[in-house]
Amino acid sequence: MSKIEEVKAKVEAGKSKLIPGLVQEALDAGIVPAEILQAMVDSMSVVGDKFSAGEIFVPEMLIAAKAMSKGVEVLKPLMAGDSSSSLGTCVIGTVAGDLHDIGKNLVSMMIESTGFEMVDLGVDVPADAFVEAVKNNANVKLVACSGLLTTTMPAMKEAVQTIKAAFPDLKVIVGGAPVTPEYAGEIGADGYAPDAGSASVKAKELVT
Ligand code: B1M
Repeated sequence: MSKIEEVKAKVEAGKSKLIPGLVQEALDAGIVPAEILQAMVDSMSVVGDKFSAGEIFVPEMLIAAKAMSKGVEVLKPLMAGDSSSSLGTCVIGTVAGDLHDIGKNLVSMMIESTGFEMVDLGVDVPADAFVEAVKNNANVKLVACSGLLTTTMPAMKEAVQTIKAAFPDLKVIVGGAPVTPEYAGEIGADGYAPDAGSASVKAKELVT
């Protein structure tokens, strides 16, 4: 089994303790961080498919997520870009009722790498908490809302509309698997991105 296949298999199996070492071994073998990250993202898709098929349950999804997060910790310093230029502060969070944070963390990492200071509110963030964070932090130029559940799409709408009502000129970007560009436009967001890489490009575009 190649190193990359090993990383994939162990993320799927939720082997958190083994992942940092395996990711390091993959790096030492010359595999680039983006490829290792993609392998782990692919593992999470497999995990999601197995969950949909009733082959695994919430605890297995949770331990796989934990394993992936351990791998991301190793990659993070290597993926951070040149953030010497400052584009302002970006407040980020996963919307109310939603506990998924891996995608949000990747988006945060990539937006940070383009030159934003990040204020991460975590998961299950009520609309008002985004507004409070904008008030309580200096130089906020962007709010980023993530959501992974179709059931929390109304919470995303509420977040965007509450932020926009309080700060009409502040830019808001949204994303997450159930979000479409059409939905983003419909709820009044200024930007949408399908993945972490394009979120960082869009984030910069929105404030410059
Ligand atoms: Co959940 N879960 N989950 N889950 N989970 C999904 C999302 C699901 C698709 C699985 C499935 O059924 N196949 C499904 C949602 C179905 C739907 O609504 N359409 C689902 C469900 C149903 C649930 C529960 C309801 C299960 C239950 O309890 N019966 C429950 C809900 C809990 C809650 O939130 N209230 C639940 C719970 C969990 C865990 C807690 C166990 C765990 C999350 C742990 C954690 O995040 N710390 C979990 C996991 C791990 C998953 C899957 C397997 C993996 C998610 C993930 O991390 N993917 C997921 C299946 C799947 O995604 N195929 C699933 C990897 C990550 C890198 O991708 O998050 O999509 P993603 O992020 C991408 C893009 O979406 C985008 O960029 C990211 C990186 O490229 N993106 C943005 C994300 N945010 C963005 C913001 C942007 C721009 C782009 O701008 C601001």
